Amino acid sequence: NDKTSGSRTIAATHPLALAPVASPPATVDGFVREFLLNLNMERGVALSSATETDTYMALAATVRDYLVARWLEDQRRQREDQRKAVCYLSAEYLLGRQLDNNLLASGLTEIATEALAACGIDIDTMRAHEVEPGLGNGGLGRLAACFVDSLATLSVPSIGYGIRYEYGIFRQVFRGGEQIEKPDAWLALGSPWEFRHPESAQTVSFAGHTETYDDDGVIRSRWVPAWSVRAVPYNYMVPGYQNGRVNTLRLWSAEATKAFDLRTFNSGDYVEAVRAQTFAENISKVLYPEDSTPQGKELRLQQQYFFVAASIADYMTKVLPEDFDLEDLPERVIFQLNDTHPVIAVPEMMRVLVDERKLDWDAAWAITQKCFAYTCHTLLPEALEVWSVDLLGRLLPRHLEIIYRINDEFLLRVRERFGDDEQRLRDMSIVSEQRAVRMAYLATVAGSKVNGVAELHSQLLRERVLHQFDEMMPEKFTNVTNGVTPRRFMRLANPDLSELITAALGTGWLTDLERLRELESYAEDPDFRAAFASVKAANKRRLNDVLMKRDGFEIADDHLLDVMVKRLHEYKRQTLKLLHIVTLYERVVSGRVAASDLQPRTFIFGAKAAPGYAMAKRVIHLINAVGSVVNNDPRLEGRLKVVFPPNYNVTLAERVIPAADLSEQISLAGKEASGTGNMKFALNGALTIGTDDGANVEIRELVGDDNFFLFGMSEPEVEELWAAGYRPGEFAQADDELRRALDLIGSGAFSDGDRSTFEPVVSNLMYDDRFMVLADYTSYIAAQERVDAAYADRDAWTRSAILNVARTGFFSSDRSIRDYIDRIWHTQPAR
Ligand code: GPQ
Repeated sequence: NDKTSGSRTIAATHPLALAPVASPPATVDGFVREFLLNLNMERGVALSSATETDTYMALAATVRDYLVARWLEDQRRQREDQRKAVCYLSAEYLLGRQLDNNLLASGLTEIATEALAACGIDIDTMRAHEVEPGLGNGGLGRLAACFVDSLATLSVPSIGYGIRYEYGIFRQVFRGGEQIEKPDAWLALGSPWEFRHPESAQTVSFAGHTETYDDDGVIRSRWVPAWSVRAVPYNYMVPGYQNGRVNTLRLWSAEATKAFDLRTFNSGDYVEAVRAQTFAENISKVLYPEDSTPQGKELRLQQQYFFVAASIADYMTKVLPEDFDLEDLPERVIFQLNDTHPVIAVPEMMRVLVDERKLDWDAAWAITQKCFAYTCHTLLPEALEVWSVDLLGRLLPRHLEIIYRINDEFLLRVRERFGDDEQRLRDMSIVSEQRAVRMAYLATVAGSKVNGVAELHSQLLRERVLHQFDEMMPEKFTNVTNGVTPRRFMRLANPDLSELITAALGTGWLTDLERLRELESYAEDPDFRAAFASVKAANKRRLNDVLMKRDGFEIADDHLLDVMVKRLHEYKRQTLKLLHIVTLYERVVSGRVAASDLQPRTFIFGAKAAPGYAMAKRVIHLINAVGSVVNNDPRLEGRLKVVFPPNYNVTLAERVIPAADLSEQISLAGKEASGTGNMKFALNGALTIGTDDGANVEIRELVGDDNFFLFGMSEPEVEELWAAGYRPGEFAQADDELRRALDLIGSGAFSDGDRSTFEPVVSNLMYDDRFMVLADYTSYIAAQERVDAAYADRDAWTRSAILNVARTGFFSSDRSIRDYIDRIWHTQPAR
């Protein structure tokens, strides 16, 4: 077959060109040969003179070679297949390291280990050499990475579209306990995993004006843009877990257009030409380090439109056959919008269908509505993205017109349904009275479905944030509870536990995680409990080795490992965790409790703060300050320790989570949409101390109250307290220990006597406390005392830990993807 589609055809003239080149033989010798070939031919070095970078690059290229044949085959299949595909649109993919995952997926781990050993190379040094691509902030970006893994593992035809940021999430360092941001030059040595395709670049335009014209008697609108950039795709392979499938992740990079360059170069202004190039490249230069708080900056909107316009053009002109009947588009593709970041895709699709493909508006709208679905990831009102009419009109004038028309027609429908209720019309209008476009509303109106990311979250979306939309179109709303990939977060992160599980259950559980249920009976087996406990102990020692080497921190064997790792955000309440630590410290230094009566604990924090989020940065400083006092006060006899390794990322998560005893999930009820760290901890046998928030609710229901430390107000109780008028000071008055802890921080005990350093944190809690830390403090301390008591019976604790693993198989991202297929996409896996 020498025909693909359209103009991309190259006739195959040699018989060998008819089929993709076969993979190298999957043997140790085959691997060695391929590896040396890559080292010599691609790196241009001999094994004897190769640097670590050379061998890492050659190894990665070798693993890639094994996957390519399957990838090409999958691409062919997906082109010929009439099956509906999923285009996942996400501004973030927090991938983590690739080498180990790709080895596992291709079933090559053992062969590669032996082959490298034969070449005198320790594969672990190769693993450690990889810089992780940090193209995301936190949960939302990591979820996208788990989802592409599951899509490939479930053989769902799909493409992930996003941005190839030159700089990912900043590298965090501490200076004097304060966060400093350093650029993350993850591409400095080049990435061995990407394929650049300049010939498949798309042009993405901006600004200018719109005009109408007479198109053979039909008056049409068109956009006359002022400038444009080239979007160059970089393809990444996303292998399914040992199923021979490889999907594509296509990330766009911005470059200057040739036309733009030429014009300026010809005018003789070399400096201007180079400046223009930089200007274009700025678009994909850096990830905005914001999490759950949108930036509202012009460059951010440029990024969003840039990747979405390139992706839609790519899909419509390169993926779809040339003669495709657009009326059938909804049977062919669904674009899943990962939060509001890609929602500008909706007016872009309308523009393409109406202005370029010349469909009439109603037909185009009918198609568009069926081709999009929207996932919301927050409940915080300040996190809902809005763009000012002024900015949109300047940057994307045609899109603004389209949004106005979508809104006009939508408000007509609201009027038809609810009458002339002006208040309701104002409330539901996509364009607010402040002349801001509410992207979540646009997505809700345009999408075939709207989903939240945990049961409670989806319910609150319907009842609160999007209540009036739910009244009007309840059939749109659904839930898909998040999940995490067990390949990365169990098999790779916790090989010893995985082996123990496989020894008990046999293979197959990694792609059928509900099978973990069979472990329930093993929880009653003392031998299994002992084996499980020694896996946990080994994981703690492994973490100790990593942290010793990385930051010089030591993790004591006999300490309870109490872990809070997630972005630093007030709603997540790292300050509540701090108040617990300060309380324990204060009890000892005031002499009310003997140090010897403390359950030894190590508290691990990991958190980045958005660089512009002053309070979050102050809390980071406070964690470090409390740590340096607590860790050095001899009165504690080494029984409490605070460890805050900088630059928490996916790589570190993979070491910390399997070692944890206690998982801190302590957001104010109704604020954490789901959480996904909570799932990773439970699946690795940590017990959760948590509020009834996000997916914690479902975790607790599954593992049972006896295996979960619940505390704090429920969401309705939170609402009630707000309504009654929340006065945090009253809670400080009512709890002696809370007051002492706050006073100690305020007194300068953690800032060399300087009261001003942490005064803003204390007064924020005392007089504002939006996230009701003080209201939940007493209940939290009581729950921590239940933790200590439970940990005293180590065997019973281990039993609970096993039950956590056994009962949380529901949280596989494979199950999430199946739910998306059933409730939203209605796609079928490929054969
Ligand atoms: N989430 Cl809106 C982010 O990581 N970034 C964001 O900008 C928004 C949400 C998180 C959310 O806070 C978590 O509760 C979820 O588990 C996660 O998205 C994935 O849904």
